[in-house]
Amino acid sequence: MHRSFRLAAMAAAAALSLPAAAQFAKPEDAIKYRKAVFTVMASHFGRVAAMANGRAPFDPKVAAESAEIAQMMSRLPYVAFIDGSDQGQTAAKPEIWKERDKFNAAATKMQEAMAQFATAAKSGNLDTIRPTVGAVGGACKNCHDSYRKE
Ligand code: ASC
Repeated sequence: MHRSFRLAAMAAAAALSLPAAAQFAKPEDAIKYRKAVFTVMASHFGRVAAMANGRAPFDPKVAAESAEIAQMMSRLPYVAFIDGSDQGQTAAKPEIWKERDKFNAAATKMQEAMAQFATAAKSGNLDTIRPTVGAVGGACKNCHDSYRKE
């Protein structure tokens, strides 16, 4: 293989495996990590949702930045649902580990909705952003209904 191609391939592989690079010494660390990610995601999504709902003034720059951060966060939590992390300080239901494919599908739907939201948020147009906020909110709720304890 040509050297420069091999280097590029290695760099691409490293970039793709970035979220999976999170390593957890114990289940408690994985729980803390995913809670932190969801907290940041909810904070930045909520900031734009408040604009979309008219509860906060629309600031296009803040909306675009917040949506980008929320979308980035959406990629991170799922590597942290490791074996054994159904026990401890978590609202995650054991069903996650029993229906992994269904859980992953719900996660993917949320991530796709987040990607559309982040794209829409770059438009600077609240009417363009609003429906994508609704789609993300629906995807959050869908997963919580099945996989988060009350
Ligand atoms: C939010 C947030 C969630 C979702 C969910 C939508 O802003 O923090 O978890 O929206 O409430 O139903």
